[in-house]
Amino acid sequence: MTANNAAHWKAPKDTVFVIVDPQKDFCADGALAVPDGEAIIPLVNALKRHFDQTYLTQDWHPAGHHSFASAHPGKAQFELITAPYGEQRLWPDHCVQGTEGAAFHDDLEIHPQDLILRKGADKQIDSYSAFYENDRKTAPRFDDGQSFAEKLQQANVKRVVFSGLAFDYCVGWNAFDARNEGFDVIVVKDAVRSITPEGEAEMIAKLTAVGVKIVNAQDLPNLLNAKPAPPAPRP
Ligand code: VGL
Ligand code: ZN
Repeated sequence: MTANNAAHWKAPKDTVFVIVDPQKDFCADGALAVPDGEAIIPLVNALKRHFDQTYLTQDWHPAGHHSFASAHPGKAQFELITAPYGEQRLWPDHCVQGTEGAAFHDDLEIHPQDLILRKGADKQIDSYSAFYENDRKTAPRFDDGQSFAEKLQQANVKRVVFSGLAFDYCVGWNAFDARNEGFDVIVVKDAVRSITPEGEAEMIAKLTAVGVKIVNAQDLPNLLNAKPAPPAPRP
């Protein structure tokens, strides 16, 4: 693709865009602020215009959620505990259902055709991924009862492109699960941010080992074999 038409390209129909947890609590001044988290929003908005279908995931915890350190007297934030389903990190209270912190970032462009999948709503089980909760068994559901994998399969999706927050937790686990569900998976490196550099390095190793591609946005059109196209109409 030449510099001339690089701004205008269209992802193939079998390829969807996912924005993981682009919520206020993961941005500056949020309850679980990811360093530089809000910096992804302009790029995410720009990328979104190249895809016919975008999915947003939304961390959506009830007050007193099991993943909150405040629910475990004597335990500290960011400590690891053993939950009935395995290891669980404890977080500051964040993304409590209906609060301002759980809302999407104000600058994020959301369109009526975007599909939203909420996760982490079970008080006893955390859910980094929108495919499987942290018990690695139960799946968050859309309002119509379908799981993320079912929804994508039904739409004949072959490839999933991920952006969002945080790479070392929710973006990474979503990408890992999508790959294991058989999709071709790409993470846009400049459209994600991590909570820690160590977490980021670990997640890159975990994902590349299963064949997830991690690329910068400028390499996306070629990788997707995208077609030059006029700018997508803005609804
Ligand atoms: C996330 C920790 C706890 C994330 C959500 O979106 O990466 N991380 N809840
Ligand atoms: Zn959470």
